[in-house]
Amino acid sequence: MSAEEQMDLPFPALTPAQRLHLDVFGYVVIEDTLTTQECGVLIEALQRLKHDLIEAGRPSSRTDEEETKVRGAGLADSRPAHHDFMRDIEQADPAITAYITHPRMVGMAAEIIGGEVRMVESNAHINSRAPDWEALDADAHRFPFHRGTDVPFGSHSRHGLYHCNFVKTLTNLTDLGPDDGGTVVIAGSHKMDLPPEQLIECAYQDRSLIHQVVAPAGSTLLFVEPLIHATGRLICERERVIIITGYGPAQFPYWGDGELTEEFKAQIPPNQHLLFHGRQNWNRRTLERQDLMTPADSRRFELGEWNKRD
Ligand SMILES: O=C(O)CCC(=O)C(=O)O
Repeated sequence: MSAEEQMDLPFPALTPAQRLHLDVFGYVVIEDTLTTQECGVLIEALQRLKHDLIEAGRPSSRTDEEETKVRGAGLADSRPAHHDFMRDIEQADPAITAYITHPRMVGMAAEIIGGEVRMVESNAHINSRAPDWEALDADAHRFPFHRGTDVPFGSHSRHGLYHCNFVKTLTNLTDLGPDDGGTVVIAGSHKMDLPPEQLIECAYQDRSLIHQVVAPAGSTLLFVEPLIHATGRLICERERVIIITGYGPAQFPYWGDGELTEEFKAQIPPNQHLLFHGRQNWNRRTLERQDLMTPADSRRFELGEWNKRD
């Protein structure tokens, strides 16, 4: 690949302490990846998309009738609910595409994957508390815990550091206090090659194993998908808005249900070709951190215009 086809990405993208946190717990929360103004732009885009999906009759993201979707996006659940999970949002709004292509997000994912990356899925959630939340016992609450890949397949170690082939950047666009339903994770479960049911049962017995994201708007939860995780319990009056990109090695497929339009494809600059199309090749072209203590490339990157990036 020639130099002009590569995105300008920070490397390493994480500070040594952030890298260690991710290794130990399977996740790290990075504050201030987006400014308040950038969060506002993304909230507006996602609320507009949600509105348009409702107007369009709540199309499923999995429908074969592509024309019923809204700018390529659909909903995970077509039934009206207090939790809207929007899928395949990559071409639904330029601001959303700017999030997916944000050099800090791509760089953080690339560092954990250990080489060239592509986008494998893109999602957003807008949720509010359940209508019957008051009647439900907090201690009896069961989170919808899951993991996106298993430990031995998803993980490798190099230079003493943990790497994973399925990584997400999940950014909260609204503030998350303890009652705002921030993502919950079973800390350290990314290294436990045991049946998830057992890990989940143990976490309910010792709740200190369940960590919840509490962070100001514009913070990114960077996590690896062998980590068991779930939507948290939202019990306040505020709405939660989050945006997520899933990244994998460049030779993985895209596994959403979206189909890029010719118009969108024509706008993808050469240095983002890999991010959207991947590369069918055996060589994953590694770029792995050699030393935990290497300082981060701390340049600030803007949400900016997605197809005008260096
Ligand atoms: O809603 C959340 O906070 C969790 C999202 C999630 O489970 C996922 O992206 O796999």
